[in-house]
Amino acid sequence: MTFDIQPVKASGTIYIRADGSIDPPTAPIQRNGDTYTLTGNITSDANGIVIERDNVTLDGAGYIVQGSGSGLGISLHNRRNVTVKNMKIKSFAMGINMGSGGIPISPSNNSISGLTITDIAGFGISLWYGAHDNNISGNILIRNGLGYHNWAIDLDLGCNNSINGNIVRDSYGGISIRGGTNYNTLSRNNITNNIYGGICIKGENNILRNNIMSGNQYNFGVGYGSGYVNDVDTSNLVDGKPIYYWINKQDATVPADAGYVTLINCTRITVQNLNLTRNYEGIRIHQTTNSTINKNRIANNWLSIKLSHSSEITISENNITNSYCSIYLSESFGNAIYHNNFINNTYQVYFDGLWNVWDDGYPSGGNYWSDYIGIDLYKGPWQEIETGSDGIGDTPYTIDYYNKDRYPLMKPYGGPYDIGITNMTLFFRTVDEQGLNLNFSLRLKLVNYGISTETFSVTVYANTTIIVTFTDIILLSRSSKTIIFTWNTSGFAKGKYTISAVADTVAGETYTDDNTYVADEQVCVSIPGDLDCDKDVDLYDAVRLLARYGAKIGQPQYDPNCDIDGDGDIDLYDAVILLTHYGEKDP
Ligand SMILES: [Ca+2]
Ligand SMILES: [Ca+2]
Ligand SMILES: [Ca+2]
Ligand SMILES: [Ca+2]
Repeated sequence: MTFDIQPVKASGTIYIRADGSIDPPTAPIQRNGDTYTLTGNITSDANGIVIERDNVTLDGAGYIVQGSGSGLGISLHNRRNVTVKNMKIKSFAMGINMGSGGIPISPSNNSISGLTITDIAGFGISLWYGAHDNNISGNILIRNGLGYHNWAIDLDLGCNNSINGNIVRDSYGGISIRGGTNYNTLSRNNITNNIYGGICIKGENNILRNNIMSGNQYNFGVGYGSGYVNDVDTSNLVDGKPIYYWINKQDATVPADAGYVTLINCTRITVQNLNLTRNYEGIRIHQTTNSTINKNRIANNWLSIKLSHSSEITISENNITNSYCSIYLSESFGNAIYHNNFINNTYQVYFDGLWNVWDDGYPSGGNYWSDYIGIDLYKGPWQEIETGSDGIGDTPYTIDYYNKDRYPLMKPYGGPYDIGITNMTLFFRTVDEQGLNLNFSLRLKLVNYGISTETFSVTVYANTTIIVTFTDIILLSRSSKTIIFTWNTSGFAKGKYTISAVADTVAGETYTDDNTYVADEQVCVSIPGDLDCDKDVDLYDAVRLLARYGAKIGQPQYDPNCDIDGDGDIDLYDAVILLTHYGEKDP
């Protein structure tokens, strides 16, 4: 007598053959007419279940079909009218494949529902080779496509499929509708936290309703080479905000709650003050004219602004950051693009060479490009005759021969009324409290970036104490001024001081970050000769002076802290001052 204890072993691929038989017959599947019901779990090193017969139902009864990372979970190659429901599919190269090469039969009228499909290296559910009239509903797909960078649900060239009420999360991508895949309906799908995409539609005439995309790197978009007309209404949400997919609209403003904007064949549309993030395109514009894209924050998209077959679009005062490409222009010309801030994008402009305007003339200026490497020593329309900084780079930002931003901005655009402190240099860091070194001085550089003459004050502080206020500074539009000031430290207690300068906010000014400038280094008020500012004059100070002995201002060896009397050289007079105070200590 033996006890036959069955080890857990792979049951291998199971076939439902064209004649309706189950192969192998020992497989844990019970047949009742055209309904096949699992009676146990299935494990396989290759494909899971291959269905070769139409018009059947496979009911998983909650059991699992588990692979080892290769093969198909369920093969529905070219099947028609097959229902698969109520099971788990785990660890295959693909979950369910509904099309195959070679045989030109489109899989159709199949239903996939109530499945939990997890840990699939490639596509979770693929509807290929013109799969049509299939229904994919109420499935949960988790960790699909991470191995091969595939989408959880992928449709290619089919139509009239219904993708409804599915959950896709923690996968590579959610749902992909490839080019030429038209007239499908996607509704109530919940696509979250996928490392690449949410929903991407490249086909046309697809209908999207009540889909929720959130936490995906790129929640929604149409990708490259896409069709254009789809019926996507505002019930579709990206990170909680509605999609505005406008077709044939005129004279309208996109509402402030928009999370994604497409304009197709529109005229006189305003897109303003929106926050558009984490989509394939921040704003997509096709066959549209006479519209304004203004003051939007467009960040972390693949393409921040995509224009195709469009003209007379004014794109201004937008902040465009952290995209793969800031602005993509295809068959689009005569658009005006200025006063935008293009910051930290992999590619700034991708286009086909048609002519567009990239600045608003002088002194209004062009755009801020974070990869611009020019300098600003000259001013004026020619940027080479009149000396003096104007906040505009002296050389154009070149996109191609015909497309140049002639007046690239040296700092992010801050509105029509904007002054700023561009620099503050401290010439002497360590000074004494006895008025011996009166040559501590600072140099402040001020620029008026705005369009009108500004009159304002600048106040300089040592910590919180006002050292000096310069009043009635007058700066013409696009001009600059340098102020040099010497601080008499007598009356100030010994110690370290942080030096800062604050320029008034002028009327209408909104960009005030650059109205305050804090010096990098502190100024030390101490005993004459305390070069390292540690409250004594000792050997360390003497060694420091000797190391720089003989250096004159302008030489690399010159250290202003060692030029105790501030006369421009480090010589015997400085050494004598140090020696006079040698050994002194502050309590
Ligand atoms: Ca300049
Ligand atoms: Ca400012
Ligand atoms: Ca010292
Ligand atoms: Ca000296």
